[in-house]
Amino acid sequence: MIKEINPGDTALSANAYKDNSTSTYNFLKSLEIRENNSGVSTGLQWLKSKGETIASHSPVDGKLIAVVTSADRESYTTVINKAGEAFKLWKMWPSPKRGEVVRQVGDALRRYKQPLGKLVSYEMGKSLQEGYGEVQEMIDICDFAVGLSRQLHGFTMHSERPGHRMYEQWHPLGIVGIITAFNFPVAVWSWNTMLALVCGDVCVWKPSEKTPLCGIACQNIIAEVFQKNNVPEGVCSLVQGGRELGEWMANDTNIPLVSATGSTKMGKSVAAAVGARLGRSLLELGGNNAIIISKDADLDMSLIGCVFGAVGTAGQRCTSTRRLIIHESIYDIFKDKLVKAYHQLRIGDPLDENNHVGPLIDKEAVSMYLAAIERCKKEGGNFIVEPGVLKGKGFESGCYVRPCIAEVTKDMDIVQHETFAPVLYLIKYHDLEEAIAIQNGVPQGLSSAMMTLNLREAEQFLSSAGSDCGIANVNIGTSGAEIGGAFGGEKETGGGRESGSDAWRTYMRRQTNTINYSTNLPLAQGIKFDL
Ligand code: UN1
Repeated sequence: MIKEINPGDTALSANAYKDNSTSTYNFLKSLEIRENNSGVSTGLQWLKSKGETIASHSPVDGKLIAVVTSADRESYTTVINKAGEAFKLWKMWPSPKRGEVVRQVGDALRRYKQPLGKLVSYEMGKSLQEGYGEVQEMIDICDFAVGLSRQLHGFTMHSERPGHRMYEQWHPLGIVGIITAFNFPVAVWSWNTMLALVCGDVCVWKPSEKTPLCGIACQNIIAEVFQKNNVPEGVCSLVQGGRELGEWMANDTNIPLVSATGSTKMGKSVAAAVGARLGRSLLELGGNNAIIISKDADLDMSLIGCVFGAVGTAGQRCTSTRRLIIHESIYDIFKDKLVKAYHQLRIGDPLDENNHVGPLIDKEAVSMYLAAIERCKKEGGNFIVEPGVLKGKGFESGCYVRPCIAEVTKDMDIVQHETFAPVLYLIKYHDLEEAIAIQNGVPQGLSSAMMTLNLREAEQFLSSAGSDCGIANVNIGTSGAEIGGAFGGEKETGGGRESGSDAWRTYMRRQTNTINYSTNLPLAQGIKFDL
């Protein structure tokens, strides 16, 4: 499938770059291993670095697909300096003009949807449909950001003083540090970057060490557009690396906003470091998402949402469905439907569109899947769809696992934890208050859903006595949010909001302005101060 990629599709290549060794296109064309990919770019050039190398292995077939050099302190400093310089110029571009560049990025992504989607699927392991879907999210956020570039509105207020006008405006913030996870190796970067760009910020992106080629591909795509539009060097930079690089970014006072997606553990350390310097962080961390299945649910329709939510991206979305809270009166019927559906799932090469479920990201993820299953069994969980690691032809990478289902009780400890794998827990409930309490009774607060045709129940679930999550859906699963809404969650999910609605405000600084056009200088609060 890789060979089908049209050699004319050079946006994934380094053709816009001085150093052709970074060619993702060559990688895609021939699967040739390139040992000398630079992982550090300012948008116009790839920088030399003495940083450690990152090996990218595809979980699909276990092959080594590239070796990328991570940022060392020197190249990181160059990137940050260039970004600072670029900000001085970029913030002066009118926002609709910045939006025009983002519009062209959206067009480029439309052109490269197929190869980029395939690369996502091959490097990360999600199904091809989901790989394309991820690129579609990027296109959607570009469209959203283009409109936004003419709508960065502030309020005006009535002053208490005569002859005075008061209003607020939003200014660009500066360098936005973007730390993303392997599971959405391109979309989450674009949610942040496209908004930040129209807001007049410049971006420095650290993709996951597990998906470095996706980072290189995106950097190449935007570089082509940027060059055509004379966008200053440093407006979008790429720095690859691991934990240490993340720490440099979190501690860097040149970066007023750090947007980080990943585990709650990672988010806590980013928040502590950024908070200690009174910077701003936008966190999108773990979820432990549940769907409540009411006795009044359309069970056949609910099934699709539940199964896709649990096994989509092999259970590696932060929005993946981890728990089903099912009414006791329909518990057995729905359980049977689920078991039947799980037995129809085809697991295998995600680039083969006949398969529903691809591999986990790596063997470490497989170990975590196995550990959660062991713990679940020890605590008394009853597996009604058996787990397992697949072996034999087509599964040589060792990363393919069986999506499984366990019956558990609400007080089991394992149910409190997010395992980034397709393990689904079933819990029985008696009344809606109890179901909502179970749904809310975990440390995380990202996504939630209720399946019901009963208006009273639906509204109760959505009321302030209902779900405590950032996302609450009715008759839709927990995953697959559209970009137009603000995306993020409460509690250990970190409280940040990305992508749609007014999430853009996080990427700007607010300024309140009062202008006196009278002939006096009256003080507020009626204070008298005569000279
Ligand atoms: C994530 O898993 O970090 O709602 C993001 C969804 C996708 C995004 C998930 N639109 O499932």
